[in-house]
Amino acid sequence: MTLKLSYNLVKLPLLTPFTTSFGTQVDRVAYVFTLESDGITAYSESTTDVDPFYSYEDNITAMHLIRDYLSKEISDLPTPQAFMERVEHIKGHNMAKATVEMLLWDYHSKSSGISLHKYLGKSKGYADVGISIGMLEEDKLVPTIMNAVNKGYKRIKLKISKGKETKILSTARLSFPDITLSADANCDYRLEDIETLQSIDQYNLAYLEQPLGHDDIIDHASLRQTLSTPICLDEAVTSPDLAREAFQIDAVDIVNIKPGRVGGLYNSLKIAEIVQNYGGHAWVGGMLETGIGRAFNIALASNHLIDMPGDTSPNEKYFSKDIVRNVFKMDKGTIAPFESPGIGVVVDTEYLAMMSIESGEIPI
Ligand code: OSB
Ligand code: MG
Repeated sequence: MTLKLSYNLVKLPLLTPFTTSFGTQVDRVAYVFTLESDGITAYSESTTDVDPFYSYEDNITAMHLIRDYLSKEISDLPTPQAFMERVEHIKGHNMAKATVEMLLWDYHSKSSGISLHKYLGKSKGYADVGISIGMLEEDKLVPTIMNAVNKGYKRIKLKISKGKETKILSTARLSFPDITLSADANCDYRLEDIETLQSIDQYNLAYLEQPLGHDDIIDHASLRQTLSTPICLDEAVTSPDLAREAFQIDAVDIVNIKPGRVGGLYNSLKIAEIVQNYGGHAWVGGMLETGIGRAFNIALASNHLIDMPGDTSPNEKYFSKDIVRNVFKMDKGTIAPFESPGIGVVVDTEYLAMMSIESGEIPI
């Protein structure tokens, strides 16, 4: 069996800069991995960014982990679960682990001839879709929401930050009193900001996402007791154990599951099960992925355990031209996962090469 692992570092300009409480992203700079064996070509994308702002991992730490540790564990093409057991002694670095784990999911579902969404278990056959809108200049907020509502998105999520929440949410609610609205603070508040956070209750949000520290669940539990708005955790849930603990201490109502953050699809499904067992709700988040990462997210979001609209916009929201030839289309707020084996994307290898700022091979 011959095995070849190669990578491309692609840089794709975003159609609109994406501003969160931790910064503004103007392009997506992502490692794309290709695994070739026995006539099968599998892909994955690291959800890391250039900067360690969403989490401590970045593109360089991910490449270090993949090159120096994780790639050494895949020469026999283990199942995703077996791979995760093998790398359990490596602490953290979930995004790096997820990149390799997802490469194995794509490989094994392709070698079985089954589409990934079916290979993952019971699929609904579609994903409910919401949109994540970054912070914008004041005059752009209402038209941007209007455009998203007209496109049929099932939930509108607005990025907020400390001091800007009132303006953003009051403007949105005044123009759109009835839409399903949520807000994502990306860890910008502390428990001391409780009065500001309580004032958010008046906007009747579906949930408030990750208001407090990236590694906190204790303060979230305190905060949750004083709010009527449900709490959704993103950054803070990095493992199935932490998901269970967050529910055990009543810190959370809803979990934004990102395969990268939690170490891959195996852990994502485990978390979705835990969430359901505790009576919570789960949806699939995004990291502005290219069509490759997006296909994994949409396959996961189609699973029956996922019961809320995710941040899984079609490719056209992000890029004027993606590195895949088949793009997702949204119809009445839903997207159907691809039905061909694995993630089902047809990579535009020429455009991938053209947009690469670096590429190479990793010896296995
Ligand atoms: O917190 O969900 C987040 C993007 C980058 C980093 C963090 C987040 C996001 C998003 C965008 O909200 C989701 C997407 O459209 O891919
Ligand atoms: Mg978030």
